[in-house]
Amino acid sequence: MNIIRQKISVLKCDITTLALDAIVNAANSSLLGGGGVDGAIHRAAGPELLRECRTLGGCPTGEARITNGYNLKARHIIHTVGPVYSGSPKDAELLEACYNNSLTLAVKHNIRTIAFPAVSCGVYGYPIVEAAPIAIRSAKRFLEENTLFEKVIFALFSDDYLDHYRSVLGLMEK
Ligand code: AR6
Repeated sequence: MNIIRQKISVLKCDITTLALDAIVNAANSSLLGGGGVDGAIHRAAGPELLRECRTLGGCPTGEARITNGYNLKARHIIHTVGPVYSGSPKDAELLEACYNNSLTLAVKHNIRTIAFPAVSCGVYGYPIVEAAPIAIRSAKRFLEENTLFEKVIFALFSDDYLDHYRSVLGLMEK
């Protein structure tokens, strides 16, 4: 089976509109909200999300935490904290950890369908050309090891990012 073709998709969309088991938030380590996709998720989920986030005590970079989805169509939100891009090799390790830890947490909660935004590729400055292969490689490896998992969607916000993910997927499918 070609895992990439069957279980990984890319979509240009607002991630808050997706009806899946979980969507992933590109949060900051306070988990108390912010701009970008974090702000959009908090607005769409409603104030109860912030209330639950306050009980979590933050989240270190590279790790992930789970909450309810509240007013979202998604049942859960997995909050992960990407690295602020610095150009050091540590960035890639931390970004990969975001994807791996989010997916591992998902499995623990019986989540089988999930969408990721381009973690760290907005305010945190991670170049999409470096981040997209890390995201896709992590998802592919995870899906190979977790055969009951059904779908990983990359929800991108611009044509540029969508095209970039598509070209990386095309190269990796071969
Ligand atoms: N759906 C999908 N993608 C989106 C959406 C959306 N509704 N809104 C923005 N994006 P960013 P980061 C894209 O900056 O770089 C926050 O303030 C966006 O175009 O949201 O990890 C947090 O609190 C970009 O491609 O996250 C942190 O402080 C991608 O999502 C900090 O920003 C990620 O951009 C995290 O920065």
